[in-house]
Amino acid sequence: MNEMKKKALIIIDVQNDFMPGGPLGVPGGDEIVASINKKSLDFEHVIATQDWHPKDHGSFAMNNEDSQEWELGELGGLPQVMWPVHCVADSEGAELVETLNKKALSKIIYKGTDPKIDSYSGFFDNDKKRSTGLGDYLRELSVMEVHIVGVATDYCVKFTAIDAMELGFKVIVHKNCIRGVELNPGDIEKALEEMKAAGIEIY
Ligand code: VGL
Ligand code: ZN
Repeated sequence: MNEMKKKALIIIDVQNDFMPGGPLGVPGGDEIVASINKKSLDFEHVIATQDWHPKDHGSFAMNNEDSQEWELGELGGLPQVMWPVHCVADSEGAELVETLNKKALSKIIYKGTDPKIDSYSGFFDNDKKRSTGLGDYLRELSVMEVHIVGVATDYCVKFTAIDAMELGFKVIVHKNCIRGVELNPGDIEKALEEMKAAGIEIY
């Protein structure tokens, strides 16, 4: 018998602070929302992640002495970009964007809640010690294949996709439904290449 492969859509961090004009605005981030809404209609399981930081989060430049925004620093022994304050839990900036179709969502995963470690991936903290529960959630639903959209290509989209591969899912990233920060020229292209090299399908 031909068994249907169960699939899920994972929408990464489509939040106000990541939209153009926001403190961590991703160029073109607002352009992908309509395509994401359209795509979500093809999925039974649609999961959104939200970057959800306490005010004292260690990834914020203002919480680190002698740190400048957008520069590389360190957090918990790992290299860490020092970000502007963004996606503070329960703030308006942390809300999913108004135009995203929330009725399609079956689950929300919050990440980055521990002040001592960042969490780019929707599955694990950056040190891989703590899981968000997303992997177990998908397994319980017998999902085998995950489709990933959202922001940012060179951070949370990339790390989520690579972790999903490592967890054994088939992973597809939809190029017309992602946008990147491009802190350094070439970062987006490099992220796409890294994902391809990890076996992730991009189209
Ligand atoms: C993200 C930087 C800091 C992302 C989150 O969603 O890609 N980037 N926090
Ligand atoms: Zn963040």
